[in-house]
Amino acid sequence: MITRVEMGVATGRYGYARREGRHSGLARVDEAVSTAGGAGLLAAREVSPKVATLARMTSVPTAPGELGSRWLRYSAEVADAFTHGRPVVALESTIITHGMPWPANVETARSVEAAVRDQGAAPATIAVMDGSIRIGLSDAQLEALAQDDSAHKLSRRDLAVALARRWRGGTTVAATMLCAHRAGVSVFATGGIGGVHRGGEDSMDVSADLTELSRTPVAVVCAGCKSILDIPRTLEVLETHGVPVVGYGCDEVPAFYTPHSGCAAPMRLDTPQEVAAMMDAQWSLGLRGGVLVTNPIPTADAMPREEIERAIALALDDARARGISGKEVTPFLLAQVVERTGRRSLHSNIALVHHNARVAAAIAVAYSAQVQ
Ligand code: PSU
Ligand code: MN
Repeated sequence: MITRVEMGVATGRYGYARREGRHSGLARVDEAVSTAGGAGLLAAREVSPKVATLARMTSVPTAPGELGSRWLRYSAEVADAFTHGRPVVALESTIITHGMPWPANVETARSVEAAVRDQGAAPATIAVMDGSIRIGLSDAQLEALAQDDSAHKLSRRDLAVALARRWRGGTTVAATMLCAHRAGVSVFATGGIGGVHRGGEDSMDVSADLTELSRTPVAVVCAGCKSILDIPRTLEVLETHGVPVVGYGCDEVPAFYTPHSGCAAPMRLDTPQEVAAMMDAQWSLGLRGGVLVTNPIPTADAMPREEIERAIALALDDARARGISGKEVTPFLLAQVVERTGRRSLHSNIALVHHNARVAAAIAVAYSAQVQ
């Protein structure tokens, strides 16, 4: 398999292929992108008489070389966006496999992709299927994932076993950030992130999403976190790890179903250009971590605070009574909240994901202009 093609070759031209770092023959470059620094995504066909294989690889300057590229597969739409230098927005898939019931999950995933396209960016829903990390899914793949009751929930620690064992799974915010970064995608939209669970000071149940934000340079657009979590402690952990938490057009960190958490936003930015400039400053300074952009749910779609707090309190009691622990906690609480609000919370959840996707796409467009 080709592991590297010399940089600087244009689409449709020939370049020298390298196998395990050594020149191995001529390659025809079918797709190439230029990113800052002249590296990018390539799909190349080796035309040496002996071998004819098709390989895709990434070599994006912000990623650690070609690390992980053999596990990545790009959808045609995402590959095309890279080829033409169009912005890409990553989307997570645990929200599909463990965050929403069928068929709201697939309908939302589709309409969120459409919202990204409407803003002039390409959606890359990330998941693990057939032994590969998928950067962008076809509609058939999206539907198969949404319908699969046995799909795994994959965070950072689960990625290697999922690939090795060819599991199918939805990626959490942590795993999606990591895969997006490997693929050269800098902006990612989701609903809510994981954080410090209530009682986390005893249970030590702190989502790997927070650690990932501390180490992986991707901007994550979310509506804050649900108050199934301890929001003040979540913000403390993010501060400890040096993660900038931006209130996007707001002075208070939003609490997912409602625009208010009672916690002041550490900083406020009001436009996609301001966020893009900050991302550029953060990463060009060599700060490797992520940026968390918290985007409040539109007031028309918000839930009454007392109603949602009641549902959450009951869900938490139930989780405790049943002894739910580990990775099951978040999916259990999410499902309980939907059920206990007579699905009214599902409407809010869908609306805020759309809103985040639109803002993320606008930021991706602005960032793309910023770094060119
Ligand atoms: N919060 C939500 N919806 C979700 C999740 C969290 O409001 O779908 C999912 C995300 O994929 C997030 C994950 O990354 O749950 C966090 O799980 P845990 O708390 O086990 O780290
Ligand atoms: Mn946990």
